[in-house]
Amino acid sequence: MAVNTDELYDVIIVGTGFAGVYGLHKMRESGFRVMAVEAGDSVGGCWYWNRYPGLRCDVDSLEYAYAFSDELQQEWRWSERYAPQSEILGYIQFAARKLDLEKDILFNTRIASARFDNGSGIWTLTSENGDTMRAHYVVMATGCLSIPNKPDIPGIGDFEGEIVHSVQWPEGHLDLADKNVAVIGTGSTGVQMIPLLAREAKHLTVVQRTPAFAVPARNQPWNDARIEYWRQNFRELREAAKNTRAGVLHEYGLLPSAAVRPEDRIADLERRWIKGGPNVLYGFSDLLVNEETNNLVSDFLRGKIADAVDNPETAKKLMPYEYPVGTKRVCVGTDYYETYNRDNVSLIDLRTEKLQQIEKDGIRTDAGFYPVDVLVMATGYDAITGALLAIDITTTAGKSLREEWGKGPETYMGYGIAGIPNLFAVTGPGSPSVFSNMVLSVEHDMDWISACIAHLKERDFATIEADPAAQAAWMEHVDAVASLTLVNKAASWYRGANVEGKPQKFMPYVGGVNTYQKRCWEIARNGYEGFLINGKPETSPARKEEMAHS
Ligand code: NA7
Repeated sequence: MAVNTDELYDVIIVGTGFAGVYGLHKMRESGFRVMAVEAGDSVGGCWYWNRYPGLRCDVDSLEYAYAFSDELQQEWRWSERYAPQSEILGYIQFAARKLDLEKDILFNTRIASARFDNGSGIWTLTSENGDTMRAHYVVMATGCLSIPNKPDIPGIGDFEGEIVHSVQWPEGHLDLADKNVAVIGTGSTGVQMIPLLAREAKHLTVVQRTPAFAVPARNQPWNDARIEYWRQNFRELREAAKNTRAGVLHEYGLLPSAAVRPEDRIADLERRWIKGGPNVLYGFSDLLVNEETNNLVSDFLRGKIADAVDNPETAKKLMPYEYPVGTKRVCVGTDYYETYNRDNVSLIDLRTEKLQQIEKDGIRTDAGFYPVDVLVMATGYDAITGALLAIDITTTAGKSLREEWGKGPETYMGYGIAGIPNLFAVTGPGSPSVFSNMVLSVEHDMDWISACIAHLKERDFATIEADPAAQAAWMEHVDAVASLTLVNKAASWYRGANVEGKPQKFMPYVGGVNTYQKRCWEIARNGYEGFLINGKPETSPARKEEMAHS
């Protein structure tokens, strides 16, 4: 079978990153007529679009991998603890080839709008080129981090050098030798690329609005014994990960800091710091709910900045004070702070130095002028909702989803949106989303969504949509859980605070991957409680067309 846009599909999946690739396989295995549509010319999602220097995942590669297939598990070998982008992209492409998925993917096609016809119960998706495709169900595997955030910085239009957004890094080598380069942004992207750009550029100027907490990756090649252990035990290990709050097998400390002797607290933080990666965040059970614990860990990390940076003034500028650690994404990097010891690196700290404007050949602040030939925007994404809202989706009442979510997104369990039948979001707002190991979560979500569609098809139901009351109650719960923690104390992209004009609302569910997934299956066992399910009128055009196919 190949994609045939004249056909009425059971399911169309939008996007072929980790989620879409697995979803296509899963739904095909479930016996559905399914196709996927992809804007790029390859599978890979964010790992296809992003290719800036230094890009790696900040979850161990052995965990940031599919667990549904023995074959994939046995045949793929991850080289390092934190896999580079090219390897992750290669892995997703390998999975798609192995599962023979590409024939059911329409590449180079970006969906612009989605309309549900109440009468026929059929979705029509229309691409930017005007191509259409139809299905009973739509699964939005559009990703949480794919729409670039391009802030309108004063004077940026006057800049005559090259502007590169991290998401649109040119293919091939970008020659930076003999160039004055500036990077705006010090989130994960900035932290990963700054050390590499500094080694290449004549001079690197970093523009920092809010400092990040960065921890050392201590990346290293995997040894054979470790690989073999995962190959032998991956199912049990994945089950164990599902029972954690982050969906990752961190070494979770079970005690709040107050229950640990003061001398043991620091010793444990030191041990975790040496282990590398985000381990240092998981020592105490109350990091995100108790300010004292948070201050303890924040102070520890600020001390590490002071140790790494030679110039105390620069070190001070790099220290975050304005938010509790963990409430903005903690960055995992290599030699990030040490890079500021180089003679060819300058830091513009926008807390102490005011940006006046970007000029044709540089950046002017109230403290001086910094010449720039290449301006790198590491300014992040319109996260979690950006890709979904980039598609013009309308509710059955004729309202656009953009309008509906004008005060922030509302979903039931992250999957369902009231007033929008037969459309499922994957790792949507109101689910653990980016507070989880995304590969584990997308596998889970696709399993749940295909079980739900199978349930509807077996019972001949026509539509499913979130009950507005259940949706409101779930979102209230999502907010309530967030309010028990410190997460609202940061102007983070988790809250939409990085994008001008975006409603500010904490979007991920922070009650834990384990709690969330248990609740999802309980809902399924209870006949999809909280969803409104309608029968299929025998005479509806969709029913007639379907019967003609069967
Ligand atoms: P992030 O984490 O959103 O970081 C973007 C950075 O850009 C951050 O330091 C922002 O400062 C800064 N920024 C954004 N807009 C501006 C303007 N207008 N002026 C100056 N600085 C600005 O995106 P990343 O790409 O680094 O990482 C996103 C996720 O991808 C990451 O967490 C991983 O999960 C993978 P701010 O902190 O908002 O003050």
